[in-house]
Amino acid sequence: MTILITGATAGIGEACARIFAGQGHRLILTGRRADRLQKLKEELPVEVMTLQFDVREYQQLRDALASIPESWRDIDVLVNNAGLAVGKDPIQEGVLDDWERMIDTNVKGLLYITREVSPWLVARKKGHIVNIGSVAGKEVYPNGNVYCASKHAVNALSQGMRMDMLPYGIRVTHIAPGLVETEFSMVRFKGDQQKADDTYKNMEPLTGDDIANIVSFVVNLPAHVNINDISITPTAQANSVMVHRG
Ligand code: NDP
Ligand code: 8X3
Repeated sequence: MTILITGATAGIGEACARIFAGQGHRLILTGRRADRLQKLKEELPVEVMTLQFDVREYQQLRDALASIPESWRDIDVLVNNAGLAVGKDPIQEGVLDDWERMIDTNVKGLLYITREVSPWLVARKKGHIVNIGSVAGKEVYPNGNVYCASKHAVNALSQGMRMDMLPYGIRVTHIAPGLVETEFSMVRFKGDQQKADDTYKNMEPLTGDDIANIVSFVVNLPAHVNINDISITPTAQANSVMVHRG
């Protein structure tokens, strides 16, 4: 298969790249950090194409995708993974730039890439779009306001995509993880290691590999089987607000 993964330079996206490479699939990996993309390409034992762009920049994204040669456009799976949280403030103290980064990346970036790639799936009448949402897209938590809204949008868009793709036999899966220890919290807390560590303190979080295994599971099911939606939390997390720290 040919699999395009956005946000493959770290965390869940990188773990997906590694698991799919282990299965022998051909990969198109994207992200902003070119050095990391290059390193992954050198490490992985399969054909890899790397595309460096910011998902918030439509023209940049379009040019990057337009550079994909015809022979690589038979994309079977699009993993819409690139995303982030920035800040965790009450709405009345929210930082506009944080809000814009989340909405532009998690909602508009996901839309931009889907708009460019989905016509290729439609033309072939096959394919699978896997959207990485969050438990934050199902339940809101205090100070999560805009991040939660952006992930609720991913949840809604997944449902909409599934309807629109229905006549073409294209699967759409929404994956909603809880706490996963990646670079996510360092990004959210703008490099504050203590706050990032506190997020996972005295509990065992999920790993990028845990989520990549689920992505691999849904993608490798027979073509007539679609997992619509899947929520995964660490055993120590009941929902968006309840975490048991033992
Ligand atoms: P990481 O910070 O480890 O990885 C995020 C990835 O997204 C990086 O590869 C980064 O690449 C890419 N990315 C971020 N912004 C942009 C951008 N503007 N343009 C292109 N690529 C971008 O976090 P995770 O692996 O944890 O996050 C992956 C997804 O999982 C996100 O959508 C997140 O919301 C979701 N998620 C995470 C959870 C968690 O607890 N960690 C739980 C639930 C969902 P680069 O910086 O090189 O551009
Ligand atoms: C990431 C999980 O709980 O930090 O989507 O929102 S959480």
